[in-house]
Amino acid sequence: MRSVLQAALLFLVASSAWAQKTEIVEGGGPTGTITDGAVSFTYNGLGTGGAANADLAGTGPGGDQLFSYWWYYRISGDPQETNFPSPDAEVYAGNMATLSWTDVNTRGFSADLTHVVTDTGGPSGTLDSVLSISNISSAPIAIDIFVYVDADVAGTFGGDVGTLVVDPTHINVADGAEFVNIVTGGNDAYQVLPWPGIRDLLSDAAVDDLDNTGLPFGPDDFTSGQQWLSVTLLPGETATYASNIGANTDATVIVPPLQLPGPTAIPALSKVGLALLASILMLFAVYHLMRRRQYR
Ligand SMILES: [Ca+2]
Ligand SMILES: [Ca+2]
Ligand SMILES: [Ca+2]
Repeated sequence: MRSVLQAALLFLVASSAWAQKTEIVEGGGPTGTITDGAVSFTYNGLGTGGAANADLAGTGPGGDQLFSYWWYYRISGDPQETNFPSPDAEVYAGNMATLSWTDVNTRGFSADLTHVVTDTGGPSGTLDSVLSISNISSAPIAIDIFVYVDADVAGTFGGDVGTLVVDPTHINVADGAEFVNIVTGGNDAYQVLPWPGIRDLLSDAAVDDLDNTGLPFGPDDFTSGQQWLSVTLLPGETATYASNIGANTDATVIVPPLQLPGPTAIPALSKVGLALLASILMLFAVYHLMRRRQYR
């Protein structure tokens, strides 16, 4: 009887080991760490479905509260969403990371992604992220942007309970006394599904729009997506998207969604500005020359 119990126990232990989520790196992707005090944010490369493996550590007793965190896009007419690929350049310095792409998948837009990690004490911490994309082509680009978050609250993928705090911009995920706030600026939609549901929507061969469902959620392995519906960028125009995470603390969006005029609107202004600056410099130079001659 005892051996049967022992065998059953061994089976249970083995089963729980198999159930662990492991970070699979599939070909490059961002790799680096930023820190502030006891809090750190780390990229561990692109994983399954093109989502970056990520850690947000030092924010609570359970340890790392993030499994994946990454961005996807869909240009009007595309047959599916596509993950941002490996960045062309990435800099991790102190508490700030900057990732950049000169021409994302040669689709005619450049991108910059910045992250700032902050130790808010307690322990707790925030991760503020801003994605800027610019149309570098000669034609308008209509583009949807998505951010994918796989939070594993309290360091465990199970037991996470999600609630909608502000529709559709603020989701809270809790496990016992620990929690993660996911806040986005000006997004149009969200969706929550058990892992890897949202990642599958964003990486499968189909067009998917997030449908504002899935909350309240759990307890289960939480994944979320936030979507900014199609924005049309004229050549040279830039759009900015903010996604912030607060682990065991609040999260607020510092940078609101912005659409900035591109260089097409700037030349008229800059030409006037340059002409004025040139005139002032010329007058200044003439004045100095005249004074020098006076003192000779
Ligand atoms: Ca958990
Ligand atoms: Ca899809
Ligand atoms: Ca999760």
